[in-house]
Amino acid sequence: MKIALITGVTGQDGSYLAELLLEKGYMVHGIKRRASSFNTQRIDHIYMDQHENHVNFKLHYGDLTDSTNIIRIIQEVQPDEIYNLGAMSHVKVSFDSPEYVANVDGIGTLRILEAVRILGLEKKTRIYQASTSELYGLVQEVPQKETTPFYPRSPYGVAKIYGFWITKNYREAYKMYACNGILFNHESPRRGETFVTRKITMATAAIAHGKQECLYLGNLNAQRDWGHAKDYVEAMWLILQQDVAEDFVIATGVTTSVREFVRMAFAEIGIELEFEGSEASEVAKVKACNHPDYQLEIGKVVVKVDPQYYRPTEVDLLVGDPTKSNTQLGWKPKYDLAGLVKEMMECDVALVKRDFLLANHSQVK
Ligand code: NDP
Ligand code: GDR
Repeated sequence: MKIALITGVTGQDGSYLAELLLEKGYMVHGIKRRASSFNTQRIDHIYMDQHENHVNFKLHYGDLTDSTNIIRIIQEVQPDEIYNLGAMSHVKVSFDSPEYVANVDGIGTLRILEAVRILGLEKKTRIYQASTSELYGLVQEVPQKETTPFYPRSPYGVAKIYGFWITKNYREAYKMYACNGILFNHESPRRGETFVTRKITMATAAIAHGKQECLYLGNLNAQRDWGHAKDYVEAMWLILQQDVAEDFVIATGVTTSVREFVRMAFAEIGIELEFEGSEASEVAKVKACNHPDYQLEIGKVVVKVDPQYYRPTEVDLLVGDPTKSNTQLGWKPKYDLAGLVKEMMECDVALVKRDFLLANHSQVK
């Protein structure tokens, strides 16, 4: 039985990866942070009572800012594979806590690599580093591939660039099997609520059900290469199964603007929008409402731009070239953007309906 250790197991990707590795018969260990309230919603369905027999999923308290616990956990677990997914992953928030993000996303990666080295596990343990398309930042080349120069545009991107290079350096210096997956944006119904896709799908569902008046967004012109997290965790696993350790771009090769994503989310539930104005004064109004359950007034403004969501330095255009992962890993995404939007909208509509039912439970006879 192979043993895997996942940092960031409570996050979007950690939860899908844990499911995938359990399906493949792994013993899965995850590191979770202590929080004042439960932060395990995404993995509660795979949690196992530690008193049961044949437990194959185990959580350990830890933090990427603390080398001592990283070393202790790796020593205890003796993993065949480590997936370093733990990070302060919000680009905008990284401008507010730049030192913290450097510590967690940058030095945290070093702590993992160094722990494996200190423990003499260089030959046993393979390491996956969650690198990102944010490394490309200011457009140097389109589409972006493994050889495209980096130009990060946020403290998050700069911290992740350290993670990228230290992973590559440990691979070259100590012959460790340590790889970067340079993953472009990937989303799902489990995406954190403050990332733009989820913010849009949740608000679209809430507006349609009369629970929210308007959705406020930042830069509608930004373009992203959006895939589904389920497809992307499969790529992470494949990256660690190769004969030779290498870095890979994981992307769909299709880019879409934030504006278009908004349009698709509303269209998914029969609401047609028209956009007016430009930059900070741009709005979207209801043009048609073709769903029998929703009564949205034609002309109602449902999206407005709020410059508080602008970033000091923006990444305007990301689109990845997945040729290397397609050919070398045999990786191909199963979802397209339409399928992703459909799944996210179905889940968020169901959540709004459930909350409505719960809130009105006392009146339901
Ligand atoms: P999430 O924000 O959903 O999850 C991040 C995880 O990291 C959470 O489990 C979080 O714990 C944990 N974490 C945060 N800070 C620390 C810390 N100090 N010590 C230990 N764990 C910590 O991110 P995703 O799942 O979307 O992304 C996974 C990884 O992939 C991240 O490294 C991200 O930067 C990177 N990435 C993501 C992409 C995407 O589009 N999703 C694209 C490219 C890269 P808690 O639940 O307690 O907050
Ligand atoms: P990103 O994702 O910064 O690409 O990082 P996010 O969804 O936060 O932003 C995507 C684009 O949408 C624009 N935008 C807004 N973004 C947010 N969050 N909220 C808004 O209201 C809003 N309005 C417009 C942003 O300016 C941006 O251009 C994600 C994270 O998962 C990183 O961890 C990961 O490394 C990269 O994807 C690849």
